[in-house]
Amino acid sequence: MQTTLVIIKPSGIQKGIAGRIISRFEEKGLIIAGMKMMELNENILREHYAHLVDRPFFPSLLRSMMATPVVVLAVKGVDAVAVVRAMTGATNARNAAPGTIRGDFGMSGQENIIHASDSPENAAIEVARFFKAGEVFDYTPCTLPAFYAPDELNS
Ligand code: IDP
Ligand code: MG
Repeated sequence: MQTTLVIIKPSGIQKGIAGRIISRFEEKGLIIAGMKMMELNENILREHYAHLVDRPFFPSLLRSMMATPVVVLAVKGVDAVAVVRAMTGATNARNAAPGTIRGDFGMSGQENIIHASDSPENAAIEVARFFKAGEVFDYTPCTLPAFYAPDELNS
């Protein structure tokens, strides 16, 4: 199984839809392996968005991500990185397909509700960036056989 990082951004917190977003992952059959609320600072955001620091919108993105606390989730499942990215939708929420989290809850390129890791390599780095040792839990929900065939769980 893979574990991927989701951040419910201030745009999701402000709208009061954190619970609905978490429910989507639970209903899909993904395992919530870690979950906490935290305030982000410029240091962690410069690391997390290193690929964007030179873009003109970066100061605005920084302010946006520090506007309220966020909820960070470690979300686990078979192929969880790709599954969660598909559930997230396109970066610009106006272009995100209906049925995706951004497509259903947003209208903005910047204020796009959640972050989701974009590759297994980045997921490992990002989970370690936002969670300390002992904050991500390894447990087996009793519902797992309802979500997967046995051979899928052994993969
Ligand atoms: P992603 O979140 O879909 O992976 P990235 O390109 O990694 O997209 O960008 C990270 C975040 O930076 C986006 O989710 C969005 O909040 C913000 N962002 C990206 N491009 C723009 C832009 O052109 N204008 C404003 N904000 C942007
Ligand atoms: Mg990205």
